[in-house]
Amino acid sequence: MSFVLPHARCGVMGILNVTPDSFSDGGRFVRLPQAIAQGLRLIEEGADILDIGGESTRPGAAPVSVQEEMDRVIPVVEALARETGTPLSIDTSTPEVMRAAVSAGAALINDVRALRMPGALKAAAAAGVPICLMHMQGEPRTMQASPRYGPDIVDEVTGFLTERIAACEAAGIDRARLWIDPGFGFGKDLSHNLALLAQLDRLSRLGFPLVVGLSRKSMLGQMLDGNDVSERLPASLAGALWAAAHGAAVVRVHDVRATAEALRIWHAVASERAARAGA
Ligand code: PT1
Repeated sequence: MSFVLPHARCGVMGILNVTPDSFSDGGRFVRLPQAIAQGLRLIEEGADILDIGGESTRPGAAPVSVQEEMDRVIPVVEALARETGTPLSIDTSTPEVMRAAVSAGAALINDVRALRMPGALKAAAAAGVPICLMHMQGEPRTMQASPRYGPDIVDEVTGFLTERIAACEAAGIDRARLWIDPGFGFGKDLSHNLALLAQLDRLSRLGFPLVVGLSRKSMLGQMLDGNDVSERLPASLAGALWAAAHGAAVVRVHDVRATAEALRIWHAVASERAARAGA
């Protein structure tokens, strides 16, 4: 199963965490009926894609077992695939979960480890769906301890993604199936995240659909003198608009309705400007 991006405007990927320790939903959606209800709510709010994840990858999070991850996400993918036509993305690094989720109807694989787990390239190749390759330095549990980059972080992230794209092609995955993501907050301090965000257009020029996840992240809190995660909606909207204006094809967000509305305004003005430039 595959789908076409809404390329005329930036798409909204709604976050559906099925984790008991998720950093901003407080594990409220662990149970199946709640997870399904939350997914349907995000679709009603205007999500173009739902990203379903059973492993928390925020800073400090510990890995989960394959069985635990399966038990969390597969019933949710099955139910939402049955009940909606909205494309579902599976946020996983685990080959078994990729296979089961795509069989259950997932239309995209979103892997924060960019298919570096043993067997992941093979599973993703066989799945036949688009794949989002994300940059991360280190592993979630320890990645924020001492992130280090050379003078040009965009070059380094681009080099990593280019290497993963080559690995995908060597595994038989057509590059037309690949999306990319610089991985905000994944082994990056504030200066690293800001340097990437300020030069997002360099990544969008690589020619792959660009995914950006800034929603409620600590980098926004740091820029607002340490505000609480519950107070980060305005900052998240500013980040989503910046990303859309600088080439993001998709923004990954918690607050779908607010983000979709902000993007509609931005897009209406951007379209008017483009029409005038063309006239
Ligand atoms: C992301 C992303 C993701 N983020 C993609 N998938 C998370 N493609 C999970 C913090 O600093 O950006 N892109 N899957 C969530 N990860 C984090 C990272 C959550 C950092 C919070 C922080 O607060």
